[in-house]
Amino acid sequence: MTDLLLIGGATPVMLDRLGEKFTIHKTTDMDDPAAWLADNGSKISYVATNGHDGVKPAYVDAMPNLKAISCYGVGYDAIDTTQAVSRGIVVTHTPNVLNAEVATTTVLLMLACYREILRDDAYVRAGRWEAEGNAPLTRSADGQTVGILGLGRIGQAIADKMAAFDATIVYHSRNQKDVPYKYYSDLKEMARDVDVLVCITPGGAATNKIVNAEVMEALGPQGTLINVSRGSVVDEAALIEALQSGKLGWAGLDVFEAEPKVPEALRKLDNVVLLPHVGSATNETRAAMGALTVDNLLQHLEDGTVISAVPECAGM
Ligand code: NAP
Ligand code: 8YV
Repeated sequence: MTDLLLIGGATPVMLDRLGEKFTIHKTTDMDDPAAWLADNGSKISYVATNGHDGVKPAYVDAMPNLKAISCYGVGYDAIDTTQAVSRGIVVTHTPNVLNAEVATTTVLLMLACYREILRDDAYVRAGRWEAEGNAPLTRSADGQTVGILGLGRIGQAIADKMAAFDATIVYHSRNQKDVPYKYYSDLKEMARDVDVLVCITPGGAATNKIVNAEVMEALGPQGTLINVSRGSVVDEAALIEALQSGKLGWAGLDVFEAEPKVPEALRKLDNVVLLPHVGSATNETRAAMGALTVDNLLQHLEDGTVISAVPECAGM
């Protein structure tokens, strides 16, 4: 049997399939994973991890015979691909199988902000409907201009689902795409022109805090920010200030700077909807992600190739 390090959790189905071919060493069973790796790292050929935990560069250093890292998630900003490529280690992820689910989460957050779902649910539960009469009116989510920051696989799925709400789609990314939507080379300019700004870029250094105070002010008091990308993409301190002061109207957030910690100031605001990073978290989609995570490892074990390498490792 080949030795595999499992960082973080895995579903029972993933564990069963992996267990048929690998001896699994779980970091969650170790008191001190770094110390365990110092003694045992040389026997590890494969790593299975997830988008949150990634792999610490020091762990990779401690595994001189590592061949592949399979990430249960499409975002791989927690894995140092420069280090992996320099060592000839292939990194895989789970693109496409979660596009529709994350798009649904995005629409859910937008609708929750516009139609004040949390406020109205609380209104009924507290008996205020009976005591005080009808709840205050909300805003229509139909016919809005939605700016997508990062029109990739998931961004396109979001654009498709927004069609049901007669949205006008515009977008910003580094490169203009062959799509029928208006392109903005400048993010602030796009923020000024839209009702809703949806963040769905990768995390990492290139996108760190690109949604800053200026962008949020450009989005404005009637604007809604939806972040389903990574917490690092939005300047969280500036976001709190903008929401508190009314410079920004609403925010729907699935991701945060220091998950699972969510600042108290954010939790106190009633113009935000907060989710615990559940963009892809349904049984169906997580099963598909888990299957691809395991398939990549089994295929590499079988013939040295993988199904879905990250772009940096394509052709390895
Ligand atoms: P993708 O297909 O690679 O799309 C990413 C898009 O972002 C591309 O269009 C890219 O276009 C753009 N982009 C990259 N760097 C940029 C920059 N510096 N400035 C502006 N635009 C930039 O990726 P995907 O599969 O759609 O996934 C996107 C991300 O969503 C993941 O990396 C992950 O962080 C996040 N995600 C979150 C959840 C969740 O649970 N909340 C679930 C899944 C994924 P250009 O290269 O032209 O710039
Ligand atoms: C997962 C995600 O929550 O795919 C991603 O990039 O953020 C989510 O689908 C995460 O990766 C856990 O594995």
